Parts: sequence; C-alpha cells; structure tokens
Amino acid sequence: PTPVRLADYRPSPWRIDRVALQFRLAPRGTTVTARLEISSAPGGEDLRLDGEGLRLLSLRLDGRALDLRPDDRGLTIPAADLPQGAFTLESVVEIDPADNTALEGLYMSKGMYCTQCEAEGFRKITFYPDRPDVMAPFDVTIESDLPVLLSNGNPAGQGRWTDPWPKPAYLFALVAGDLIAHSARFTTASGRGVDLNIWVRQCDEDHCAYAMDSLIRSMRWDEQVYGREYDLDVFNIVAVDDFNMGAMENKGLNIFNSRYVLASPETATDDDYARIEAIIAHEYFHNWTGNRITCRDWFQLCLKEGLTVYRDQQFSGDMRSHAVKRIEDVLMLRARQFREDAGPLAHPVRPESYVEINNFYTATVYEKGAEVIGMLRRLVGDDGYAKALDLYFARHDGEAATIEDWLAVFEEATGRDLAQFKRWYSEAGTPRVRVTEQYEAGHLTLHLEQINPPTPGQPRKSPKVIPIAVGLLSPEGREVLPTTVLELTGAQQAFSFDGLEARPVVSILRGFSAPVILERAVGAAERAFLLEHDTDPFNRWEAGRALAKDLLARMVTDGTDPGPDWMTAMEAVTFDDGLEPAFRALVLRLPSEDDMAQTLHAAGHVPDPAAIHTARRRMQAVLANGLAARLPDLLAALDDPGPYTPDAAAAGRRALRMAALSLLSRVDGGAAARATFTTADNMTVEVGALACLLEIGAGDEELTRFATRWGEDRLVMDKWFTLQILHAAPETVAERTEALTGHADFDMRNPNRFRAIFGALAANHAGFHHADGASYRLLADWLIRLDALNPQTAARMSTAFDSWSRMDVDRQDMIRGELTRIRATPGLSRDLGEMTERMLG
Ligand code: HT7
Ligand code: ZN
Repeated sequence: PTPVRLADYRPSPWRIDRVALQFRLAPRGTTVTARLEISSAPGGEDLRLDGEGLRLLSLRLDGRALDLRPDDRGLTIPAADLPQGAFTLESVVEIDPADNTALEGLYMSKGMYCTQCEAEGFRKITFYPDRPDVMAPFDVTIESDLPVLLSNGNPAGQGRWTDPWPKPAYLFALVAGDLIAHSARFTTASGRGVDLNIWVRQCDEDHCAYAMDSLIRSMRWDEQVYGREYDLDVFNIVAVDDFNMGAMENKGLNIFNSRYVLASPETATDDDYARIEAIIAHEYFHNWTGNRITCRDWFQLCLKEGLTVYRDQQFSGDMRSHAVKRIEDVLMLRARQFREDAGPLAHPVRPESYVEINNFYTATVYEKGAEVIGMLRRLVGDDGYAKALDLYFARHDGEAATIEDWLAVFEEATGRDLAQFKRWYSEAGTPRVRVTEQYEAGHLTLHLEQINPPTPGQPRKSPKVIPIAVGLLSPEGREVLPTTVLELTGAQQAFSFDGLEARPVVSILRGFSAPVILERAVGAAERAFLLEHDTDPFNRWEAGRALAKDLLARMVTDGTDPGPDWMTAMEAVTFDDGLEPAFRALVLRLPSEDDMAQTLHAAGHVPDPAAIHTARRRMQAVLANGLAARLPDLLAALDDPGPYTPDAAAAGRRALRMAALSLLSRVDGGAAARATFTTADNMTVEVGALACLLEIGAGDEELTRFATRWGEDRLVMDKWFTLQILHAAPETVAERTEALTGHADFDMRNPNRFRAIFGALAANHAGFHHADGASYRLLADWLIRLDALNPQTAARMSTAFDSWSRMDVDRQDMIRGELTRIRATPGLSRDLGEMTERMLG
C-alpha cells in the first residue's frame, strides 16, 4: 500500500456545512441515511468521499438520483455531475454491525450498538470526507426498539440529537442499548447546569461512583487550572466491554472500555482506580484539547494527544502526589517509549508518513509528546506557558490546527525562538547526555555533551534544546544550589558554578527534566548519598534505581552479590516513616527484566534473559533476607483496619504493604501471603497476595479459589488470566499460556481478554524470550488468527517483537522467522502488514 505523507497535505476542496444522519438499527442490516450540505470548491474538482465496506442503496444529489459505483475505498462524484455553489447529497447505505469484529465503525458488544470512529472509522458508517480538517455540525436520528439511544451534542427528543459544535467525523458517536444511568449534575463556573450520566449494563450500576467522582473533579480542575468550561447541556459516558483501546473522547458522548469505568473495592485494585481517574480526566480534557481545537491531519496527532496526556498527568499529580506520579510516568516512559525509540519502530513525535494511522497511536506520540510539552514549559516558565495556552485557545478555538500553530503561540506569547526546539517533533530517538564534572577551589564545571543516535530513516541529527535541571548538595546533604535549569543547545557545552565551599554532590536531570538517557560515571557511594539526601524526590528515587541497576548489571555479568551498603540504604528508606509509603514502595520495586535488558544492551552487552531473571530473583532474595527481621512489624503497621478508600495515601500504604509482603514471602514460604489472601477485603490486597504466592511457585489452590469466587466477573477474571502467566516460571510460560487459550472463558474477540493473556506472555520477559522459542511461535500463531478478526489489536500486540535486535543471534533468527511468517500470511491486514514490514526493516 502507498504511504500517506505529511508533505502531500492539501486542504480539503470541499466544505460540509451541515450533516443529518438517520440510523435504522438492525444487527445484520442497519441502514444509514446521510444528508450532507456541501459547499463546492471553486476549482471544479471531483468530490471524493471515503467509504469502506458499505452497501450503497441510493445516492441523490439535490434530489436527483446518481448511478455511481463505489470502489473499495470510497466514492468519486465527477465534477461534471456537480452543480456550482452549495448542494445536498443524500446517500443511503447498509452495514452489518453484528459482523464487525474489528470494532471500528458501528459494531455490537453484548447486545449494545456502539461506534469507534477515530481515526478512520466513520468511513465504515457512511460515505464522507473522513479527515479531521472537515468539520461540521451534526443532527442525528436513531430508530431502534432499544430504550437508550445516544449520540453527540444535546438531546432533541427520543433518539434525536443535535450537536451545535462543528466537529470532524472521527468524533461522531452513537450508542443504543438496554442501559442504566448513574447520574449527577454539575454547575459550571459561569453557572450553567450540565447533566452527567455514566451509562452501563444493569449489573454494573453500583460500580460507577468513582468514575463519576473523577469526572466531576476533572471538570472543576479544567476550569480552575486552564479556565476551560464545558459547553453542552449533557455529558454522557458509556462503558463497553469490547473496545480496542482505553476510551474515546467523542463530543459529549465519551465511550470507554469498561475496565476504565467500573470499580468497586472488591473488584478493582488501586492501580485500576488511578487509571480510571486518569483516563476519565484525559477524555474529558480532550473536549478542549482535541475537540474544540482538533488536528489538521493525523500527522498532528501529538497536538491533541501529547497535550492531553500532559494535562492528565498534571491533574493526577494535583489529585495525588507529584513526586510519585512523576516517578510512575517516567517508569512507563522508559519501559514503553524508550524501548520504542531504541528499536525498528522508532518514529518522530510528529511522524512524516504512515500506511495505517492506527499504528501511530504510540508511546512516542502520547508520552514523548507530553514530555516535549513539559520541556517547553520548563523553558518558557509557568507564566509563559499560561499565556501561550490562553492564546492557543483564543486563536484556534473551532479550528483544525498544526504543530506550527502550537509553537507559534509560544513564540508570540514569550518572544522565544523555537526553531531549534521544533526538532523534538521531527527527530526520533532518545538523546544521550554525557556528563563529566571538574571541581577546583570553589569552582565547579559541568561538561555536557549530547549524542542523538540514528534511527530508521534518520541517520543524522542535529543538536536539540535540552533543559537540564540541576541542583547542588553540600557533602552534609544541604542544598547549596536549588534547582536551576541549564539549557543545553550545542553538541557540547560547559556550565560553571562559583563560590562553592567544598566539592558539591551534583543532582542532575532533576524531575526528569528531559526525556534523555544520562551517561555519567557515578560511584555507589554517591548514589547512596543521593538516595539518602537529595532534596528532589524524583532524583532521590532515581539514585536508588540507578544503584540497583548498577548492582544488578554486575550480578548478571560477573555474578557478584550486592554489598552491605546497598542493604543499609534500602533499609533506611524502607523503614523511614518520614517518607511517603508510595515512594518507599517504588524504591523497593527492583528494575524490571526488560529494563535491565534494555540497559545492558545500551552498555554494549547482549542481554541473556535467563541470566537476568536469575540475577533479579537473587537480588530479591538478598533484599528479603536483609530486611526479613523487620518486615512483620512493618506489615502490621500498614494493615489498615478501616474500610477501603481509594485515595492516594491509603493506596500508598497498601503498595508498601504488598511490596513488604512480596519480600517476606521469599523467606516465610508464603505463610503471610496465604493468610493475607484469605482475609483480604479488597482486590488490591487479594491480587497482591496472590501474586506473592505465584512468584514463589505456590498459589495453585488460591488461584482456584479466586476463579470460583470471581468466575462471573469478566474484569476480575482478566486479572486471573494475566496473573498466572505473568508470574509463571520461564520454562512453563508458553505451555501455560497455550492451555489458557483452551479455557472456556477465553474469547479472542474480546480485546481485554486477548491482552490479558498475550500481554502477560510478552511481559514475562524470561518466559517470552525462552531459548526454545515456544512463546514466539505461540504469539505469532495467535496474531495471525486475531488479524483476521481485529487487525488493530493484532498490530498493537505485535510490538512485543520490536526488541528483536537487542537479542542474541539465535533469538534474532527465531523472531525474524516469526515476523516473516506473519508477513507471508495471505490476506494480512494493512495494520499488521505495516508493523511486520517496519520491524523487519
Ligand atoms: N483519541 C483516542 C484514540 C483512539 C482510539 C480509542 C479507542 C479505540 C480506537 C482508537 N483509536 C484511536 C483515545 C485517546 O487518546 O483519548
Ligand atoms: Zn487522548
């Protein structure tokens, strides 16, 4: 297939002034009548409408029948058939929602009709210029026997909706089902009332309170922090079981994967609660950053996604703990985005071409896109950021904008030239920043060098603007220089600090001020010092993390156990009641096996998954033995007697409790975990205790009890599938996964269930990369099967193979063999085809 290129963008020659849609719903034959009021282009061009898988029943132009045949990607109305000026085009098509397993366009999930139109799903509903820069107001009529009929905008009678805000087709949504609403009312800052509804199936009615609370807090926060009010009379959210991604921000009618809406203490973990809060906020924030101001074309995806992720991260930090949130976000960034940037799928935050746009909803566009905004803010300051955002909303409201528009408001609001900064949008790859220091007689010089590695299609890069936040500590741990942002703009640059009383300890890249890899020779003693004293909480954690990584790398490469200094530092943090429990839990979490493989590869080694696994387990055992004597007291102190609450403080205590329990399990044979599992009154503790048991090779009986208790709850059962694969011993993983695909409750059409199993397979690093290659074969087999039903999810899951180039030759051959086999599959989708091509290089 021919790629779409940013360089080929041309404005649409056609304007759609108004859209009226009428749906007559039936599972096997829904008819869609679309009446488009169109303003013609002066150039006398053909009118091209996108459309896929539609049975055209009739087509009329200003009431006159047209006899035209669509091709397999749309319909062209020749210029000769078009009148001058405005005209009305009415099409009637038939579609088959019950047969739609791809979950794009109009499909059915458990008897409910729902839609997913981003990015290019609307063309599976009707013929239309399905591109984000064509915006129009929509009126919708839905005919069906189902009691709840929803669409975008404000209600205009049973099954009738009118959306006054012009929107691109990707924000269209329709839902019809036998649903029940969990409702509330919100009054905006200017005093307008808004009806809020979360629509779910009857059985889920009592699982909506937390999502509603999150929504109300998000609405208030966006008013207070960004001055953005909601703009319709209603805001509807619908929970759907079969969904390709997390959620979708359709105007006034957000559709959610039910796992990001439904929660109760018994069924959802603290992580689930935090994700629900973040995703509800994210979709709500899109109302301004995405919907009111949308993207000109899909290359500008980071304009809405990077900014909205940045905003949801800010929100979660405000609601919870900024330090903990930042650490979690960086862990995620490194695990997903750095990995992407280091492999064959590396692409710029604003890509320049794609075959299938669904393949570019990536960690780079989302998470690195958010980091780029964080850097921009660090460079222009909080006031500059606020001014630029105000200007952005004022200038581009109602428009489909570009990254150029975005940077221009920052340039105008702050007077700063962002030409060099723009490289962050166009160049892929994670910069490395090499740091050396020199101290002499009260004078410190930091020498910084940036290295921008080549990535696919981008062999050479130029230096970027990198904000490096530094602080200096005295040898006693006093802050002698508070956080200061250095701007690294050249390939090499030196920064000096004078008037120091003694050689300071440098705390660099505070708060992870830029998405880079720091290369700096730091000894264990200095890392331990920073773990104990750094006044920047992120860097305090980072020091512990780096220390653990150094030690673990040594264990892998030469089998040396960590010395007593590490134990002393870990003990000090673990039992320091002055520190947030969530922070202490994060310090106790050792680097993941995938992270270690990435790190060892970057340091020039060929990582051995089995050796990493063994060393990491050994390190856990060393830590467990060292802390064992004090763990029971810590556990007792953390055992909250009261009812479960999902707030950050209580969640942090549970996180530390589960981290301690995991360590204790390695020395008490699982006795404490078994007792904890039996008495657990919430899912965080129940799942946490079960994971502890599975990690030490026990827990079979508890797994059975868990399934007996939760067999009817699909979201909880996803956890059951995941846990036993994620924590299985490497040599058993493929077999266990295969066995679970034979389980009566395994349904490959449900993306959550598919991800629960195969996401866990890919996440069990040593099991996935087991030398026998069985996991590779199993995943490839199932991707081929899934691709025939749901190409989007198959393509996403194929990224498990993207780390092939860091493996040894035998594993490389096996993975490339599987990718080649997938690529050769007859009828392979564009989605999975593009991914395998890119991964094979
Ligand atoms: N903007 C949405 C991205 C999206 C999506 C959502 C569900 C199913 C398929 C999808 N394709 C793209 C979600 C978001 O970023 O908020
Ligand atoms: Zn988004």
